[in-house]
Order: sequence, then C-alpha cells, then structure tokens
Amino acid sequence: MAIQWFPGHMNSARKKAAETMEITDLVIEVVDARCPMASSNPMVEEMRLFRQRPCLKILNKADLADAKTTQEWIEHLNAQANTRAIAMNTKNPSAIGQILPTCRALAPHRSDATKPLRMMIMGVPNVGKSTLMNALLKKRVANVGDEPAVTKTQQRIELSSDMVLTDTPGMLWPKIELETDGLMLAASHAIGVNAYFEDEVAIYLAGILRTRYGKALSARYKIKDLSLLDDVGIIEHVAAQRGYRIKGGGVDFEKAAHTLLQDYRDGALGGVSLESPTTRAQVVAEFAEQKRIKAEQKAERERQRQAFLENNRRSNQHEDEAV
Ligand SMILES: Nc1nc2c(ncn2[C@@H]2O[C@H](COP(=O)(O)OP(=O)(O)OP(=O)(O)O)[C@@H](O)[C@H]2O)c(=O)[nH]1
Ligand SMILES: [Mg+2]
Repeated sequence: MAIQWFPGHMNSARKKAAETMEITDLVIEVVDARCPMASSNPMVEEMRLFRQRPCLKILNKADLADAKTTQEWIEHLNAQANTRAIAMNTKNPSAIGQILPTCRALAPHRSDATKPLRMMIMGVPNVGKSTLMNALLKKRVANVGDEPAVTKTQQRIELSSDMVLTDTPGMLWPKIELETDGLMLAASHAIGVNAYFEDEVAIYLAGILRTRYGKALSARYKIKDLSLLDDVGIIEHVAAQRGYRIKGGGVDFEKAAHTLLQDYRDGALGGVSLESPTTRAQVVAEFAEQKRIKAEQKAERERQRQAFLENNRRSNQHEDEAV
C-alpha cells in the first residue's frame, strides 16, 4: 500500500501558500539531499510555475547524503530553467553565505527598500526549513524539532530593509504517486509515524543499503558475508547482533527495524543517498510504462464490453424479428 499523509493542517497550509505565492518573488524550496526528487513537492512546483516564480533548491541535510550523488543532483537541477541548486547542512551552515546572493541573482528586479525581495521557504515536513530561516537570520526566530509538522503557521520576518522571508509549515501532497517516494520520505522522517509501518520502510531501506552501501552496512552491524542475507535477513541480523529479543525468545524485528531507520536518520551509516538522477529516471520510466500498460488493458476491457453489448443487442433484435 502506498504511503500517504495529508492531514488537515496541510490543506490549510496549501491554501495559505497559494495566497502568499502571489506576493512572493522567489521560492526557496528545501528538499532532502538524500532524496531530492522524492522530497520535491509537486504542489509547490505547480504554484510557482503558475506565478512564474524562480526557485532556489536547497539540498539540505547534505551532511547525511552521499557527496558524489549530491553533486550529480546539483548539476542535474542547475540545468533546469529558472532554478538554482545549492547543497547545505543548515546545522553547520558554512555555505549559508551563498544563499542570499543567489536569491538576488534569481530576482534582480527586486533590490531596494521600495521593492524588497520577498522570499518564501517551502518544503516537505522536517527537512530543515525553520533551521534554515534561523541560520539566515543568525538567531532563533522559529521553533525546530526532529519530528514532522513542528511549524503550523506561516511566519514572516524582515531580513533587512530590502529582504523579507516567510517560513511555512511542511507540506506533502494529497496523492504520492510513486510508492518508492513514500518510502523514501518515511525513511527520511518527513512523514508522521502513524502513517506507515516502520518495518516496511526499514525493509526498503535495507534493500538500498545492501545494493549500494554494503560496506558501511556490514561494518556497522558486523555482517561477515552480506551476500547470504536478503533485505529481511539484514534486519533479523541487526536484531540478533544487538540482542533484541521478544518474550518467548524470537528476534524483535520491529525494534531492529527502528534501529536501522534511526541509524540512517542520524548518519551512523555514513553518507547515504536513496536516489540519484539515474535511478530516478529509471523509476519514472518504469512508472510511465506501467501506466501505459494499465491504460491499454482498460481500453481493451472496454472494447470487449462494448462488443459484448453490441452482440447482445443484435441477438435480441434477431429474436424480435423472428417472433
Ligand atoms: N543532520 C542535519 N540535520 C538537520 C539539518 N537541518 C535541520 N536538521 C534537523 O532536522 C530537524 C528538523 O528541522 P526543522 O528546521 O524543524 O525542519 P522543518 O522543515 O522546519 O520542519 P516542519 O516545521 O516540521 O515542517 C531538526 O532536528 C534539525 O536540527 C541538516 O542540514 N543536517
Ligand atoms: Mg518548521
């Protein structure tokens, strides 16, 4: 089952964001560097393109991502029209100085007190929007916390006489189409814990770690021969290695699943990226192909239904004529 999370406050946040977009010159979209496309909100894209606003994408939590893959994403995103991308670790924001000059360059017509540059920070929950706002202001004006949906309302702050910044609540969208996007968002802690099963998400994460980050995975949990374990086996191994047991003696799978997720979230496995421009292109192409096949099957079923109805109609007509 695809993971979905669109609580009521996000619907209000969407309406409010659409209003604020009208009086915004530039969107700063904070995405998760470990899954920059899965964490790009299509609603933000739609709103911003409707108003033709440029976008600065901040690939945040870059300290937790695979540096090589993050660089590939930066190049990929910088090739898009009206978009600039910067990798960032807002907890240790040494690159923070790049942000405002890049924003100015994206909206050069807004540059003085009569026409201040109006920026809106948007993004999925728990990705670091408020931390970024605080870092830009160099003081704590917004609450931050490691759980989705800390910020509940917009907050507008003057950065200087010619720059205004609005922080917004984290937003997802009503239907996450790609199942793997939901899994990536849940693994990266952008989704409320009641909207998914941790063991399902951890099994997905184990699959990525096994195929792409086998060395770090084996080192962390002292796995001797990773080729002997499948995704579920990895979590069972974590449980055994940590001594997680349930009453009666079996392994505590849920606790081990939680540990794996927490280690990924804390960076204990080193830099991990869940998707790259190449894997993304593959997933999108597969999804489009599945959609095409489903549409063809639906059309074929409809064709058969119409043929059946037509046959019925003809045979009824035949019988009527015979009487
Ligand atoms: N490792 C790491 N953690 C970060 C980074 N930026 C933010 N965090 C942490 O991520 C968590 C969420 O940060 P917030 O700034 O509250 O995120 P937000 O996007 O405002 O979240 P909502 O308001 O809930 O949508 C906090 O625990 C931050 O300390 C980063 O660059 N690297
Ligand atoms: Mg916030």
